[in-house]
Amino acid sequence: MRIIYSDTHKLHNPRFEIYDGKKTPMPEIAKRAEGVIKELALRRLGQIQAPAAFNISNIYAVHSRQYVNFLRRSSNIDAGEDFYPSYFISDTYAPLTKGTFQASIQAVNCALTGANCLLNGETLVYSLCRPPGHHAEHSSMGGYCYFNNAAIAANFLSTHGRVAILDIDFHHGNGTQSAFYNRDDVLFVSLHADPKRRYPYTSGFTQENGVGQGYGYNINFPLKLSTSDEEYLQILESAIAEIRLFEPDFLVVSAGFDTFEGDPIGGLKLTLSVYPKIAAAISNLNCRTIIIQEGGYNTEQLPHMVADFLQSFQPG
Ligand code: OKP
Ligand code: ZN
Repeated sequence: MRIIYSDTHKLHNPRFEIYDGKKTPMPEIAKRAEGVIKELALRRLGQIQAPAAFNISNIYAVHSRQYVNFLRRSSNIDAGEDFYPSYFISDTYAPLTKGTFQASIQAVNCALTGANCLLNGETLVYSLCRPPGHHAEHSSMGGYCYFNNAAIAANFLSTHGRVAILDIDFHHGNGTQSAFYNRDDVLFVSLHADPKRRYPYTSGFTQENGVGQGYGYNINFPLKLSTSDEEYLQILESAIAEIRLFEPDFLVVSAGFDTFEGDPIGGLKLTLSVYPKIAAAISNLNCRTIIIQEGGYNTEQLPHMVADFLQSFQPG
């Protein structure tokens, strides 16, 4: 397995998020990725490789030029503290710091480098992207996300074959869903907490099935907050069955570990022992796979969850 990582993510270091009008400590911190890469190196899970640079046109395929330019310009402002723009933002969970643009570009490069490895015959790649991406939409940042790493990688791969995206983060990947909502060549399947109860609140419902040509190629599995390991694995099998029917050439996994019962901001009733089982179930698809890091905020357990997950993933 290849592992793609760059420590440029450290340049993105917001101190707080605004929750209910109050500044609260930011859970999406550099320590998350630092802990993960350390554990993967310790376990010798694969060759760790720095990302290559890719053309900006890969980003323009998913995000508007106006938005990309706005992010470039505004994250260069050194306001002395975290800065919340008034435009191109969909909630109060995407602060800008001086290095946000640079870090976000490198996260995209990690995803694209991983995707490119699949084109070069690699069967399994893990891209340790930070900041995460699945809430970033065509023209907006939100939910700790700036560029949609998974959507950009999936779109890149879609010129070489059929792509399925499986999003297992606790939160619905609204950005990824909307990027492919009208397309039948990229399937989006997501398991996430019931959006009636949890962020992002306005998307992730069962009746969102896609539009036009894309109708039938968007499948949401909202979960009750009390979902247990067994219940989760059972619903995951239905999601995997949908992916199998689609017969993808490539699988993109938006891997969030905030479904863990001990997660400080997410948390279903999932225990640490479920992650190897989730990995084993997904790898049964026997498909060239890129795993892209999304959420997971229990900084103490995250390295173990990711490493256990990757260790149980049998390359397709
Ligand atoms: C990003 B990803 C709690 C409110 C947090 C934003 C959640 C963003 C999650 N203080 N709401 O999907 O893990
Ligand atoms: Zn999440």
